[in-house]
Amino acid sequence: MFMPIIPQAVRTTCPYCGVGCGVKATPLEGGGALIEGDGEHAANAGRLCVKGSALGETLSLDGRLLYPQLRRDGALERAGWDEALDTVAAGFARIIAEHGPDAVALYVSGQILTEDYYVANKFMKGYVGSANIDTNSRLCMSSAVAGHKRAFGEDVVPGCYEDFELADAIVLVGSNAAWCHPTLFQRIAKAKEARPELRIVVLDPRRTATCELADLHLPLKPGSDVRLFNGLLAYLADAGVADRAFIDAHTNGFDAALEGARAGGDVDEVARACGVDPGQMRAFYDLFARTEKIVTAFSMGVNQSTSGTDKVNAIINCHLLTGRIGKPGMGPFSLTGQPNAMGGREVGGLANMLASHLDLDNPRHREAVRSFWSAPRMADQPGLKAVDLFRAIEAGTVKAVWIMATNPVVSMPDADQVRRALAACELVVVSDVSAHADLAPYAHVLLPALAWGEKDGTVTNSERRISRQRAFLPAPGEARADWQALCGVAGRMGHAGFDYTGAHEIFDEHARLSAWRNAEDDCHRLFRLDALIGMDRAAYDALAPMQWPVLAQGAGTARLFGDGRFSHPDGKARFIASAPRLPAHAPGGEYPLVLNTGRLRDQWHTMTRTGKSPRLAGHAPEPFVDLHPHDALLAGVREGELARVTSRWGAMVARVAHGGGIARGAAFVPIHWNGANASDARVGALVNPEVDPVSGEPEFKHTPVRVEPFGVAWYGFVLSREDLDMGRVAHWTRVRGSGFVRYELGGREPMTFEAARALLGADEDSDWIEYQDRSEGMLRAALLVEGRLQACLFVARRPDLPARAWLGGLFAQETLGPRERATLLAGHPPAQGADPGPTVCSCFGVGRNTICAAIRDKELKTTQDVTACLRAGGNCGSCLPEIRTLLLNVRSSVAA
Ligand SMILES: Nc1nc2c(c(=O)[nH]1)N[C@H]1C(S)=C(S)[C@@H](COP(=O)(O)OP(=O)(O)OC[C@H]3O[C@@H](n4cnc5c(=O)[nH]c(N)nc54)[C@H](O)[C@@H]3O)O[C@H]1N2
Ligand SMILES: Nc1nc2c(c(=O)[nH]1)N[C@H]1C(S)=C(S)[C@@H](COP(=O)(O)OP(=O)(O)OC[C@H]3O[C@@H](n4cnc5c(=O)[nH]c(N)nc54)[C@H](O)[C@@H]3O)O[C@H]1N2
Ligand code: SF4
Ligand SMILES: [Mo]
Repeated sequence: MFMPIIPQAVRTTCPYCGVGCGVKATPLEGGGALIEGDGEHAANAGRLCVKGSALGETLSLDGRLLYPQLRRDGALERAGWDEALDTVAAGFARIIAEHGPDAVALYVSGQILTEDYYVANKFMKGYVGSANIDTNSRLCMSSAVAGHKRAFGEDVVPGCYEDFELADAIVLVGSNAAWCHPTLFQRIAKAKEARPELRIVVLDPRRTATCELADLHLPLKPGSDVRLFNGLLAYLADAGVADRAFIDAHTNGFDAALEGARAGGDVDEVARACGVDPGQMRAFYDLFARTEKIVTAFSMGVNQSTSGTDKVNAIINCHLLTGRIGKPGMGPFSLTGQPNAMGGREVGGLANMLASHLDLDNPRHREAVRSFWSAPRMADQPGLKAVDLFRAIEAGTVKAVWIMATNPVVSMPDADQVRRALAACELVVVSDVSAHADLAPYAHVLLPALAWGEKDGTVTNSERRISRQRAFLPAPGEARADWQALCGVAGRMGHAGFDYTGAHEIFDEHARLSAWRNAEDDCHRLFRLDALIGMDRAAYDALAPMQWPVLAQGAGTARLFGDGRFSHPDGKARFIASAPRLPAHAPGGEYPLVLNTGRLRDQWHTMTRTGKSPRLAGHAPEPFVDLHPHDALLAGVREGELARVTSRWGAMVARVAHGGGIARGAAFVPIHWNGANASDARVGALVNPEVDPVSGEPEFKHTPVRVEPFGVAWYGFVLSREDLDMGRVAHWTRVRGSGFVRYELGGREPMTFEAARALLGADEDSDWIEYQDRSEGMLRAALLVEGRLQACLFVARRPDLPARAWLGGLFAQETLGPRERATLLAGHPPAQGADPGPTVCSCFGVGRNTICAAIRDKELKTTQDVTACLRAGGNCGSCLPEIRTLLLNVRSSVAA
């Protein structure tokens, strides 16, 4: 009898944000996998956001790094693993012998697994003998880490996601959770639907999609959070809601913090300093005072600042004063960015930390780790933090760097400095899944890593929940797990202790270290995995998601500090007094605007993975600079045109947009475009490299810039079945559509038919259609191959060009019919349908104009109406906040 093989769904964890959603992946016969939310995972209960839902579209081997490569005579060439690892080991060993262990460094990432991270940290801090291992978490979570350690004595997030549902008020500070932590945001939205009295406050200089759910949005001045929370602390004390018993029994430093906070003046003064309406400020303070169950969740608007650590502590102070911490429905909550931001901290992956929540600057702690590892050469002082590390590389004091799972040429501040540093470095080793154009030019050794779906290990999410990432695809080419590459080098350098046979053995060692000397007072920490010690491969493979500390079999810990015991030696928490400081560089003169940078809903970081998904490309197909219309007028730029944005550190080009959420004096640019998908759009090149004095985290949200026209003779776009060389066009950006690549262009050289042919790769004999209207500066052309559309180009003097959607759809056709051929260069179908507009719902490809028209014509009132009518919003729900805005806008314009 024929028995169909039904592929088993593999339970794993999403590789993107720190929410850490459970995913069920079912491998498909022709490659790829069917992706669903895991209904049994506590983080998401089956929900996935648009990025998670599109994971299946990112699994192809296109653009993957599949074999080790070595640079020989200037060019990268394929090599074997042995040769590549020999080269790395010999290079590191030689440089260490000649210049000491601090002449080498690792720069790793919150996107490697805990097991990879553990090995990287052990190798550097216990065997190389240097703490020169830092990570992109320096750019992300380090202020939260430093704030937690100052307040609690240990880097601990006290609460859990359920607290958001149990709270009566949620304050989101510097967080665009609607786009960056979408399934958690949906949980909040659902809780509010069930209990409309749940209050939501957003503190963000921008009006973001997250504000759609807010009862109150305070558009505070960038960088003024400390002032605002100090003001709150004083207000709470005056309102009589201080929990004296808690303060006396469980905290230190209250009086000094309160005195410092009072120096900020009364509510009106604070409101003025923060640029917030005093009535709204009072409303927020009052809400905070009278709401026992309140969660203050914070993200990059807090951490990425030269006063980031103080911002974190100013928030925590308010929870300590009220004793609202570690109990259901209340507490400060650091939203983590990357999938394994937390795991990296557990293994001590930052340059100023030791493994397992022990401290590098504590000799007893160093001795504990040394004895556990039998380490031959323990680091005994902090290593270089990211910004200093790349400076030391440029200066030549660090001569070898191994970069793993991060793209610093795009994501570091002063990113052109990183290019200079890598160009000057003797030995650059890059471990990545993607053969990307940003780092490859600088690499001497490229090591192919296993990607999500191929690798095995654990990650920890924002609520301390450890979940397994499991492989469901075979290892492609010669890719290997990052820990294997690290162990290969460590072994070749003569180090014992790196002969693991699988990720489970590394996890076991990590779990044992968490219990090591933990009973001794001066090594005590809350981070413990006692009940996970001794798992064999099968037990590790079956590991269910669990929140640390894990002290008893099968039981994690949802909340910490509820008993008032903290991790400082005296068991008490600390209030931290801090005076507000202005951001490092003030706008004015040549650079009148403040540049704020952040994320878009449908892209992940430098786009090496989400950039592969056509579904994710429609929402924001090119980089933009979002400005207030008044500032655009002053700068002489118009919406839709190209502008150059310049700071003291660098420059980029982007499309001018008026999203409506930006205050006067500010500009916002998304972080995602890298050197491979745009000619000149790495916003990191502009960002000032100033860092927080405690955490070393850069001030990504505040750089003075100027905006000016980027003059072009024409605007245009190309859709093409294959990648083209746009090198000669003044400005270009690229995204991937379904079956085609889309380039947006701005040109300075006159566009002629000859130039068009050269650009699209047509010759004399090609099947070619062209049209020109000189008076309008219009040129259009299309190349067909065997009746199939191969590429088309549309050019105009102004950025008024046909919609790309219908043209993009033609690439799905095997041949063009005569009618389509005839109207191809009109840019729209013979019977012109309405232009759907920019994509709002990526899952079903529904555009803004379509949604607005339906709201107007069919009198839709709720998001449910829109979903029922157009399907939009009916799958992952990531677009619901935007649909809510459209409902509001259209209905108010109809009413007016
Ligand atoms: N779609 C998507 N989701 C992601 C990511 C992604 O790349 N794409 N990346 C993940 C990662 S690693 C991270 S770290 C998180 C980041 O998640 P978020 O921190 O939510 O995202 P950002 O857009 O970086 O910034 C948040 C907000 O801070 C505001 N802000 C700027 N300055 C200030 C200020 O002085 N005070 C206050 N209160 N707010 C300010 C900005 O206007 C912005 O709206 O997202 C994660 N999730
Ligand atoms: N201007 C500005 N800059 C920022 C920020 C900002 O808000 N504004 N935010 C900062 C923050 S919070 C963060 S987290 C960073 C993120 O910045 P990056 O870490 O630079 O961003 P990614 O594009 O995620 O880089 C991850 C790289 O790892 C590769 N990769 C994926 N999986 C694996 C794997 O398993 N093994 C290996 N070896 N490689 C893998 C990917 O192909 C990619 O090249 O950006 C920071 N930079
Ligand atoms: S919210 Fe989205 S990106 Fe974040 S873990 Fe869940 S599915 Fe992945
Ligand atoms: Mo991040």
